[in-house]
Amino acid sequence: MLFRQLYDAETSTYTYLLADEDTREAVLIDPVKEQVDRDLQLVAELGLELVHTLETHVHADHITGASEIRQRLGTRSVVAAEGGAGCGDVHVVDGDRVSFGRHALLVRTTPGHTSGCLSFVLDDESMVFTGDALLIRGCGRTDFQQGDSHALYRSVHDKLFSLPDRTLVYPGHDYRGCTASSVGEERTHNPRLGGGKTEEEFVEIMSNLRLAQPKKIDVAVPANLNCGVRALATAEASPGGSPFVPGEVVEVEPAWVAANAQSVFLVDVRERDEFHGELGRVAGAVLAPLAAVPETAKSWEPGQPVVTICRSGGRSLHAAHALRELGFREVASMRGGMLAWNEANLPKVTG
Ligand SMILES: N[C@@H](CCC(=O)N[C@@H](CS)C(=O)NCC(=O)O)C(=O)O
Ligand SMILES: [Fe+2]
Repeated sequence: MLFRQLYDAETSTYTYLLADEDTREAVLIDPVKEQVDRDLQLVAELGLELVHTLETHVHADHITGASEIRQRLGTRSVVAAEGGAGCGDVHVVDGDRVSFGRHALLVRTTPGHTSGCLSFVLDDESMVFTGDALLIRGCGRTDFQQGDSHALYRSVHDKLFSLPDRTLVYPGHDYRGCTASSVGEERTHNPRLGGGKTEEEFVEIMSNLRLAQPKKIDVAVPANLNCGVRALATAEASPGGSPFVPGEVVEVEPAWVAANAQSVFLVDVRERDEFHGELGRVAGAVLAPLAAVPETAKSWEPGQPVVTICRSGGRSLHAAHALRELGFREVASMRGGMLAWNEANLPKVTG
């Protein structure tokens, strides 16, 4: 099996690439948005086909690269059924398998750091990817995102310390420069959870950590619940303030589009019959079916803010990413598409 450990220095986050050397099928665990170019270059250079990205949890400290990778390669995003990230393509529960060639990762639910935390055990039990449930000589904090010290103690003891001593532990982060540990090592030496520490002792330790909030938590958690695309609520995106983040794809609510239609370029990426169909269209929107967007966009001014629109918000997100790749700096996709527009009873053009 091919294996690479990748690192994001800004957030001390590990991303893991695993692949079958014969079939070339690969998976990427916990990609970081800022590192997607690096990761996809490596995937291409090694001649791999990325079949899945996997999230150990809804991260609080960085934005996942899952959505961008899905848009660029069509890779399916695997997320926990528990924990609220409804944006994934595959929602897994305890005992599920995620295969790549002859290899597979087995899903173990390990809640406690967040309610939806997962660990992934390689099928030969030589490695476990623990996310933030178990860190090297540490563990994820339990003071936000439905964190629960009692649950984390049980997860680590029942689901991770039950693996063989030799199983290598690959965590979601390390803040001190360590790269891997083993189950035997952590069971003996983990100062919070190992060496015979009781559940009560662990809960006491966790209630006295007094850590500062992750710097990006307010942006990262909502974006990660949406697989890494920032969704901007109408209230935040007031008519005066701009919701656009230069160089990044964001989502805006239909109500924001209605209030700001005059100052943005609206592109409807549905097919012609839908554009003229019963859901109607937004006044002023230009028709450019998704497949034709790259060609049609050559005649558009890349400096202007663009909002893409479709039926339910999927194709428009795809188009928004394509426009970003073409050099458009301010790109948003209308969340929920014309279905949401109609649901909000906003004025439409028909016929
Ligand atoms: N200073 C970091 C905070 C990182 C943080 O709180 N990380 C979480 C994981 S998402 C954690 O559980 N850390 C455990 C620890 O620091 O012991 C930041 O701003 O991002
Ligand atoms: Fe975390």
